[in-house]
Amino acid sequence: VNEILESIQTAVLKGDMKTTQDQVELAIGSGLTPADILHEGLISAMTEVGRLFEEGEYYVPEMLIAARAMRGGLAILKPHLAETDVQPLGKIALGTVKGDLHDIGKNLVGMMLEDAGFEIVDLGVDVTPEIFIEAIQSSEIDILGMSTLLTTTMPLMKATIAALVDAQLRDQVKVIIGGAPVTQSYADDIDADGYAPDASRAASLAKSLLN
Ligand code: B12
Repeated sequence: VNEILESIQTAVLKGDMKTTQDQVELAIGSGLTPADILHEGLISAMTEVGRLFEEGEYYVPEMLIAARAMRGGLAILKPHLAETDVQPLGKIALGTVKGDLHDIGKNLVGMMLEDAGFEIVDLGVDVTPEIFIEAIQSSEIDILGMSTLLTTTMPLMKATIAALVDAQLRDQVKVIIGGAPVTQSYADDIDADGYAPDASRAASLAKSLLN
């Protein structure tokens, strides 16, 4: 692995936001692609954080400061992730489901969708089915995107889709889902319209659903 990418990973693992941001700047200047900086620097560091947490070497506070450093790096990278300018393609409401506070992945998906030309309504984290429904009722949402990182909160995706059916809104929106424990087969099971494993594929998924 490239040295700068390695130092980005180390800085995120230490939760050192300043160094993370400096190294991301350096990486951009060195001509590394934003996609490589994102995947091989920032995201792979978070994967390692997850592994360390699983092994009991990291606790929640370490995870939290690593996440903060990752977000700091992401903020520097964001303008560089932008693709070419395109027409507004549609409006997407995004939220992390009830009971779940993880939002790095959701925010990244939001950025990519925005860069791909969608308007994003960010509903935040811990979003109840009722809040998703209100969002659809109060503005013209084309796609509803749900994120979750916890296996325990995955059923909330199913519950939200059921609530949409009850509110007779299911036909008005496409529903896409994602997050580490989510799979295509889970999406099929709960009758979501689509699943994507990462932010760039979330963008192509959203485009294909509106065509
Ligand atoms: C950072 C982190 C935290 C931070 C979150 C900070 C924040 N603001 O988000 C903090 C410290 C708060 C945290 C807390 C907890 N966490 Co945590 N956390 C993580 C960690 C290390 C990284 C997650 C991350 O940001 N990944 C990077 C992003 C970019 O990836 P991503 O989220 O998967 O998103 C990508 C795709 O999934 C997809 N995607 C995501 N959303 C969507 C949505 C749509 C619509 C689409 C199409 C695609 C899509 O695109 C994204 C970009 O490519 C993971 C381990 C891991 N490697 O996943 C554990 C992990 C998710 N956490 C875990 C746990 C257990 C917890 C806690 C319960 C710990 C505790 N005992 O308190 C709490 C739960 C709090 C709560 N109620 O939510 C477990 C979950 C286990 C499980 N199977 O359920 C994990 C897997 C760690 C582990 N290995 O055990 N955590």
